[in-house]
Amino acid sequence: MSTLKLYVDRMSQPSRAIIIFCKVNGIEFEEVRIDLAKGQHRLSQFKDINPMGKVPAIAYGRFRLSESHAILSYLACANPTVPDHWYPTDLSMRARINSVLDWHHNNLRRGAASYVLNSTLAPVLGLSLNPKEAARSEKVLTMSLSKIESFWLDGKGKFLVGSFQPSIADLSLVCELMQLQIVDDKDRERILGQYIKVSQWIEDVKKATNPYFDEVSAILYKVKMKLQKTKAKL
Ligand SMILES: N[C@@H](CCC(=O)N[C@@H](CS)C(=O)NCC(=O)O)C(=O)O
Repeated sequence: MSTLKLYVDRMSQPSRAIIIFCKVNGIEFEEVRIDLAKGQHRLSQFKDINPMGKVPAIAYGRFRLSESHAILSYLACANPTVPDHWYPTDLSMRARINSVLDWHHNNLRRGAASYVLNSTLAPVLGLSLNPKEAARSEKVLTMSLSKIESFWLDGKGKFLVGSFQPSIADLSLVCELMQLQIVDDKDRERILGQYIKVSQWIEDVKKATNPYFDEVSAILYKVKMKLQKTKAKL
């Protein structure tokens, strides 16, 4: 029997979503760390797994797959023990979840990842901070949060598209937002504080996926402490 291999870096939000999904659903896997800060994603050994040179990617026997949303839906469909709510077989529900996932790439992810990189994380990757780009990304991020608050969370249930239980879209989007933990507390409060439903939804997704959510996200707090110590020395 082949082992499912996850090529991931826990500092990557889509990587965390996949690790958490496997842990919550009892899917066995081997975690292969691809250290982004050391540039391991650019090495030829990894490019054999994912020629795009990005994490996450998976390998199962000779099968290889990249793109976190494709990986999450594959894992949900390939493992019969995964409860239906993660990626419903009902076609209209599934289509609505796919709609959130497609929207995510060019909206919430574009805003959040670029804001965190340009306001805080760049030095960890050997890059410079870029306040102008951070300000531009913050606008995309807040527009995306508004849409989640007013549209994607505007249903009967407490999860996206009115679901009563979480789907792969909830996990993907909340992992994206978790990276805001590493920015300055005042900035995070300024950005997230006004979105009451979003803040409650983040807590609901954590609750539905703990203890794994917190365990896999712990790296963010470690990096934050490291950044704060470096800042204090300057
Ligand atoms: N759309 C991809 C995004 C993957 C992605 O951007 N991964 C980042 C880490 S979060 C990466 O590997 N960056 C390395 C690079 O672009 O050089 C997914 O959802 O899997």
